[in-house]
Amino acid sequence: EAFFRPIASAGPPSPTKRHTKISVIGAGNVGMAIAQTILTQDLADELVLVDAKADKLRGEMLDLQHAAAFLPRTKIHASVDYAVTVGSDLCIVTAGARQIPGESRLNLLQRNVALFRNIIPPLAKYSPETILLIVSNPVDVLTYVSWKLSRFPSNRVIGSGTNLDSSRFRFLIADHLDVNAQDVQAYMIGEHGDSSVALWSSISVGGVPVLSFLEKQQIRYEKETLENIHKQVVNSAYEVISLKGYTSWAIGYSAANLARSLLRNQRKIHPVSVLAKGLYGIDGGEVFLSLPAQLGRGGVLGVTNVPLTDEEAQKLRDSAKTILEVQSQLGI
Ligand code: 6V0
Repeated sequence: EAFFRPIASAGPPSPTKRHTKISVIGAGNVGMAIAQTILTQDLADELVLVDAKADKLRGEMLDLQHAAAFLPRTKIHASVDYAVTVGSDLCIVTAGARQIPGESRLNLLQRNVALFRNIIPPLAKYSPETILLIVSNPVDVLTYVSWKLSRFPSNRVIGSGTNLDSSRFRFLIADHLDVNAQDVQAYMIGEHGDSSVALWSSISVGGVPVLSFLEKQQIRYEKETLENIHKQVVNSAYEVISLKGYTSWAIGYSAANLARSLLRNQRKIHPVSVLAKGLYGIDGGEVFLSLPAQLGRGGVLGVTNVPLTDEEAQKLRDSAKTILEVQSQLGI
């Protein structure tokens, strides 16, 4: 006898609410923080984990499944076989060699490109319509590598880029001004990490442009403080890694936030790594770096035409040049 006496079938799937499937590749610190944030925020009907280490993967899957009584209902699977990702709406790639304390992100590259040759083609094969969200570092170059390896249109290949740097930036500005970080509009763009560009001229709090406010009030222009905030943002990852060995919670929220905008078609603007060729005078080749981009169900819907000072635009082009030089050595 059935456990439930059936009264009605669940009926056909709602035409307005689709079944949503997210795959997270790499069940390390970052992948698991992303997975758990996705679960607590009820972003998927199905969550898939893939990793190369079968035991660790199964352990992580069981540990998450055991929280089912406290979470919105999400079917969780895990496998070392990419067939499990079939039909994903979003694939978030965090697999990679871990950044060793003091190691620059660019040094990680060769190790990670080799991994990506085994990861991206099967993802594209099993989910030809998926959006790829790349998190592994160096994220801008690996987003380019993923675009090439997947042969997807560029609107469906996104790097988490400076979304995290920008939230660190907003936290530090909010802390400095003693306001809520959600009221701080501030963007870091360009390369995720060392050569990121802070857009000081467009920072606003509650709609008030911060720089001109400080100038109008004749509050001493705190150039040094601002420069220190930027330095702190750039050092953030290195500091956390040297203290706890890896970063996880903030990137978990950052990636889940991107997943929400993409899958729920929020049309929200996020600084993420997108194909930037032809924008802001970047003309040296195909390069992904972060610009404020509008995200929705189709992936990257557009890029905001944010006014840059000459200095900011030059820094952006310098980042592009650095990334292109690295890419030219990859043979992709
Ligand atoms: P981790 O804890 O070492 O996890 C990496 C995982 O990848 C491990 O579980 C590996 O077993 C797995 N893996 C390795 N090779 C494969 C493969 N071929 N297929 C499937 N899985 C594989 O590292 P952690 O989770 O701390 O970091 C992951 C990546 O995220 C690194 O490249 C970080 O530099 C990067 N980050 C990017 C951030 C961003 O803002 N873009 C932020 C934080 C970390």
